[in-house]
Amino acid sequence: MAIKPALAEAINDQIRAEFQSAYLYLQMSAWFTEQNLPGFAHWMRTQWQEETLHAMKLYDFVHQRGGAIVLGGIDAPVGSYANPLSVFEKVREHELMITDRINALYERALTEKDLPLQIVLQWFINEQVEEESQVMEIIDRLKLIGSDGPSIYLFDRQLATRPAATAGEGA
Ligand code: OFO
Repeated sequence: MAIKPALAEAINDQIRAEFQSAYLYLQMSAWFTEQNLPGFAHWMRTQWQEETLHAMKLYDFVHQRGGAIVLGGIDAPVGSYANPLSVFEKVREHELMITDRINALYERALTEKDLPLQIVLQWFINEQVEEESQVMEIIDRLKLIGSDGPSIYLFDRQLATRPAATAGEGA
């Protein structure tokens, strides 16, 4: 069954939000590289990849359902931060906003009785639970570490081991 144009429009707006997330994390990755924290930079670059996969998952879904893709504009992200903790606090705030958006879209899919969209969004709902928990874990660790240089160095090395985003993780 073809997707209703108004729902396709709402998904297009979520595609824009996913690309906005990707853009934000790429800027954060650059900031970490410039602070000589390559592990954090790698983590953020992987997050950029993941968000791009999220956008493309919705993009493909719209086409599979006979809808049209109309890409919206994305804003320039903030480029400088006080410290790694403030970066991850911003990530948390951003992801909570994304969770609200996904939940609202899901409620709309329920109202419109669009079952395939509900199923796709259930994947995103689970993904948000996972992302929020990962980010909270990093925030807790950074609070514990404070400004202890050697601990930041070790944590940076740990974040460098994050595997690349794969179809399973992001799509
Ligand atoms: Fe940050 O997760 Fe997409 O949806």
